[in-house]
Formats: sequence, C-alpha cells, structure tokens
Amino acid sequence: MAEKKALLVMAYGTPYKESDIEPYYTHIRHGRKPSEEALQDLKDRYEAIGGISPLADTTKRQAEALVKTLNEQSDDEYELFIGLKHIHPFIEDTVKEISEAGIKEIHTIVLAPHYSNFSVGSYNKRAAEEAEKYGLTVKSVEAFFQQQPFIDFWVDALEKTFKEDIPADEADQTAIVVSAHSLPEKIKEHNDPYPDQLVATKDLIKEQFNKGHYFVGWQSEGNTPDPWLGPDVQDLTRDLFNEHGFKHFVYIPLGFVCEHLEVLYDNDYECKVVTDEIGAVYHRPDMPNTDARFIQVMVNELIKL
Ligand code: FEC
Repeated sequence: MAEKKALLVMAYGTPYKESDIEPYYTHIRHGRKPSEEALQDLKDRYEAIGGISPLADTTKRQAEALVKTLNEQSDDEYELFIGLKHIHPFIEDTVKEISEAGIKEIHTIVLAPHYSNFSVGSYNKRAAEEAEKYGLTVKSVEAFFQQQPFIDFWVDALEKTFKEDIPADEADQTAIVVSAHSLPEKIKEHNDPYPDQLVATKDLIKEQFNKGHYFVGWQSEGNTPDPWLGPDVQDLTRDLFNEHGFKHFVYIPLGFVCEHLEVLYDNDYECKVVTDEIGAVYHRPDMPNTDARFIQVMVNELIKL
C-alpha cells in the first residue's frame, strides 16, 4: 500500500473571539496595526453578524467532509490537516506538524474556487516554501470553478430562488449579480486569471439557467488608496436600478464557498441597504458549505494531482 499522504485544506481564517480581532486584522494588514477607528469598524461588523463568524466551524466541517469523501474514492490514504492564512493554525505551523508526523507528500487545496496570485497563489506559495525546509513534496489544486457539479450547484440555487421567491412574470425584471472578493486592479498588469475566471463562471451558469439578467460585480474591497477591481456590488445595484428599474436583485457571491463576514455583512446587510433604499427585493441563495456536489468538485481536482 502507498504511503499515507497529507491533505492540507487551507482557508482564510476568522477571529475565534473578540480579543483575536486586532491581531487577525494586523496580520491581514501585513503586520501594520489598524487605527482605533478601523478596528472598531471591524468589531462592529462582527457584532452585526452575531459576534463571531461561522467561518471557523464551516471550514472544519468542509475539510472533514472532503477527507472522508477523498478517502472513499481514492486508492491513496489521506490524513487531514487544516492551515489558515491569517490566524492559527497558520499554514506554516501546520506544514511543520505534517513533517513531524513523518508524512512526505502533501496535497493542498484552498477553499476558494478561482485562482489569483494574490489569493490561492499566496496560500500555495506559503505551503511550498515551508515544505521545502523539510524536504516534503507538495502538489496543489489551483482552481475548481470550471467543474460541472460546481456550476450545477449554483444553477439549482438560482432555479430554487426563481421558483420560490420571484413571481414568474417578474423573472425578466430580475438582476443576477455574480461577485467575488475584489483585488487591487494592478493584478491585471500581470495577466492574473482571476477576473476572467469569474466571468467564465458566470457564462457557464448562464448557459444552463437563462432567466433574469446577469451582471458581474466585485465586493468587500480593501481600505487602501489603490484602485480595486470594480464595479463594486453596491454601486452596481444602484446603477442597474437607475438604468433598468429591476424589481429583484439576486446576489451570487461565487468567489466564496460558505456564509461568513463578507457574505453575511457585505451582501446580506450592505447590499440589502441599497435594495431597501431603491424599493427592490433582495435575494441571496444559500452558499455551498458542505453540499455533497461541492465537496465532490474538490475531490475530483485532488484525485487528479
Ligand atoms: O468571516 C470571517 O471572519 C472572515 C471573512 C473573510 C474572507 C475573506 C476572503 C478573502 N479576502 C481576500 C482579499 C482581501 C484583501 C484585503 C482583505 C481584507 C479583509 C479584512 C477582513 C477580511 N478580509 Fe479578505 N476575507 C475575509 C475578511 N481581504 C476582516 C480586513 C478588513 C476589511 O478590509 O474588511 C485587504 C488587505 C489590506 O488591507 O491590504 C486583498 C480574498 C478573499 C477570497 C479568497 C480567500 O478566501 O482567500 C481574495 C472569507
């Protein structure tokens, strides 16, 4: 039998308790402490979604479902390890732990569907650099947005929303706003595939579900002076309403894989403020979380490594 491999599931990470918010935010800001005002603003956002984000728990459940399904379908045996970008267990500490466990080969996946050097690329780089210190082999999944079961998941989510929440005669007055986390616009200078991958995902969904009107937006942009990928989803909502008078807005935050701060606050609160203001109806289908099709998508990519 082949040697046991490590499955390293990587995710963004979230504060586990209020006192974690400052070090977490400082880590996101590459070691620069946030101002009192910015820190308070972030604390208020966590407070608004109930105190803490469900992200830590969902990451764990997704990772457990992933290793279980992978072990059922692969000839190899995998042991699960979780490594986070901005809080413990940090990616580097987990790679060290894998080495100490005597495992020589690591297969990694980031819980994010699209590839950018800034996002998935930076996780993979951190894992590979640490693994090199211990002479471990690393193989990484880069993206999984193009997999059919991922598209099927979102098509079903849209079908359900249109069937249950939108009157049939108002389907044509509905905007579907597909989005991912914004990144600084300068990524385009390096031919980063991220923006095109989001558009490609939207096109794949549209081929299967051609009701409503599709638009691509960007959300949750950072608080820095450089330009970020746009249009921002809130501005887009206002502009679309002014131009077309849509009655319904369906938000599909495709770049994320579960409910967390950026979805529960930036979509469910901030976008809803805008739809309430213009008198339109806000809709946001459930995120993939541990849906079996979504887990299978990641397993399919891992099996190819
Ligand atoms: O639920 C939670 O507690 C955590 C939610 C969370 C996820 C997430 C995913 C991504 N981010 C990405 C890029 C950036 C860039 C900056 C940035 C800043 C923040 C801040 C918080 C935060 N992000 Fe995040 N992100 C989440 C949370 N993110 C909190 C800091 C306050 C704020 O700006 O709102 C800007 C850094 C800077 O200032 O220089 C860039 C990307 C993703 C999706 C891929 C992934 O999951 O890795 C890209 C979840």
